[in-house]
Amino acid sequence: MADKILKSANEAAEKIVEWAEEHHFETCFDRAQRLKPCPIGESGACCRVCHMGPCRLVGQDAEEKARGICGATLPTVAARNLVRMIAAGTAAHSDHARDMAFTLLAVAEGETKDFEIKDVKKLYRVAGYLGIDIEGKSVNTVAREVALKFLEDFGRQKGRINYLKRAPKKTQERWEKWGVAPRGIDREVVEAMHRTSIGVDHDPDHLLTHGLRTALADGWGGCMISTDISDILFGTPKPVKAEASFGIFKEDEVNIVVHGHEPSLAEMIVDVVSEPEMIEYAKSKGAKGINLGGMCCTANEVLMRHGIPTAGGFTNQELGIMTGLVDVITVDVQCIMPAIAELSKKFHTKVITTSEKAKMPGAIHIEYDEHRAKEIAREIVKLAIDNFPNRKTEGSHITDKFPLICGFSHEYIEYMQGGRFRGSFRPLNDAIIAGRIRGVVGLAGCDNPRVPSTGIHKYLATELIKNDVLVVSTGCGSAACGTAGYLTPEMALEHAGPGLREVCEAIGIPPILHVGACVDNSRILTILSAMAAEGGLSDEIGGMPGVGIAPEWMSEKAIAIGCYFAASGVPVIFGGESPVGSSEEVTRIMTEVWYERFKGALHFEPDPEKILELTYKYIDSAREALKLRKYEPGRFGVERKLMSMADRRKLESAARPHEGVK
Ligand code: NFS
Repeated sequence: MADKILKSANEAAEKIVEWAEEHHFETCFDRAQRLKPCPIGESGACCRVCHMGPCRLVGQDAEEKARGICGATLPTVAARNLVRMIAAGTAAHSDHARDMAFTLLAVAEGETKDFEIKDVKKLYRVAGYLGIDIEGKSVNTVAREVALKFLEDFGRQKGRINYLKRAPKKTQERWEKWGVAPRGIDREVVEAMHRTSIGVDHDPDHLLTHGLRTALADGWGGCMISTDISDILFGTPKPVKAEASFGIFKEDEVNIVVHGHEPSLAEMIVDVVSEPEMIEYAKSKGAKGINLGGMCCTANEVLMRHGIPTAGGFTNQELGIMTGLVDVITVDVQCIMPAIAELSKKFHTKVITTSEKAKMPGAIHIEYDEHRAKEIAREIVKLAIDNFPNRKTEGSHITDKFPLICGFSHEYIEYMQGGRFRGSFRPLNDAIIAGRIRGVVGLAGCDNPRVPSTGIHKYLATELIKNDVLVVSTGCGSAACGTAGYLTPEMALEHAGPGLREVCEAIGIPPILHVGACVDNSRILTILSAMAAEGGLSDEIGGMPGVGIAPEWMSEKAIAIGCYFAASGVPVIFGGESPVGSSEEVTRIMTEVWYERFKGALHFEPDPEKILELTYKYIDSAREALKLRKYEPGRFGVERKLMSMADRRKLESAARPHEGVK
């Protein structure tokens, strides 16, 4: 995997990159090679919050001696830079959540007929979390109250955001003790920008503490709200089969790609492409049908709920166009490379921007409005069909694709461990306690053209499952695994360690569980909370044998996510160079101080092998602290037999040395 000649570790992607080179098309991989990062900015030592600078805090003993014109020290500057990244990431997820809340409100008030509440059970569950009484109320009344309650979270000035109370009590107590419990989402983002502007907050620890408060507003606010409203409106995911990679495009059908992050319009397009009139219209233009595919996190949303195939993650967007088979690509917000508009002109592809917040020179703008969602979706699909006859023959026409299984929501994971009435997290906790599963890793975040893209994800995923670590993946981490063919139950048979394999076979799950888009990292927070409530492991999120890894991260959103996991009690390891690597003090706060306060941490480690070492260290020391059986590779699975749930319970309750120990 360390083959530096490769630009992408994904074979199909690499083939298109080679084709692009032969045909002189530029990609993000070329630009990544040409544009070397500035080492001062890369490590957080450049301050540009005012126009006396930019001040570059470098030189010998910069940590102690370097000063900006105002006198700001290196730790102040590095901490400010990180807090601004957290604020931007939180703003992105949370603005998405706000739009979801407005859509829910519009549906509840009957302002749009195009959406309906698909998962009433989830609506009631969410109403319960929010303390809304559902007795004697219509579904729409409950939905309206839920939407309004969520909207309060954005503008609240005092108090706490609603969902903090979904965390284990002990985790909440830590937040209160250390002053990181968020009040309102918008308030924390605004305050982060205020505190980091020239001449305000200069204490690195104080700054970073507010950074964590902002990040928690993202995780337990923006992200969790997005996930829950999407489930209410479009259905809570359950396992579904699908396919991944460039081979999902069809030469004889109209190909439409939904790319970006917000699921509402994509959901409408899913409906519209199967309308008989649309299919007839496509046939009238010479196509055999209409084929829908996804890219980045919109892909994950429609993949999880409908099995719509994915062409992959962030670094695949230009390559998708270069197949020559994409008739329309719609984009809304986040992680959209502006390069695709220019590139599309060299093919027949039409790029359509759909968000009122985001336009792109060279793209067609068809603005989404939830009140006319279906009408807009039809306009887009029609435009794609009209563009089909313009398809040229050139293009790389890659045909590889892999099967996958996704759709592992919190609710489904609970259900699969005991059924509709006895769903629980007991079997998972027991498997960890017994040492069949060594620990759990959330493998998340972007794919990145600065490394052979998707390569570190693939390497870590295979190593982790080989060592009996259950992997839950989100975002482009999931896309990296999916386009490599890793999201199948067979992966357990071929690569998982014997203990993990036994568990996967007994429950019938893959060893890498795709739990959703990046906002669905919130599902990992609630899964961890449920594991804490189930008992036998830690009674808070901190101290669980679990680690978060974002090996190829690039987005500010990833930093916000990493920080909300750290503040919730999860040690997190990011790949690549540290954006605050210039300051020892800031690095110490993020690793040692945060660990002391929250049992979480944020590390940056470019070496994939060291990422693994650190992961096992955290997992094994958490096991030791919980007095669980020491993990022994190969201990289980010698005699392989499929066990019933009852068999397994018996076996594992006999092997519970921790009993009574918290
Ligand atoms: Ni997450 Fe989704 Fe991908 Fe990174 Fe971008 S698509 S929100 S930020 S690049 S994982």
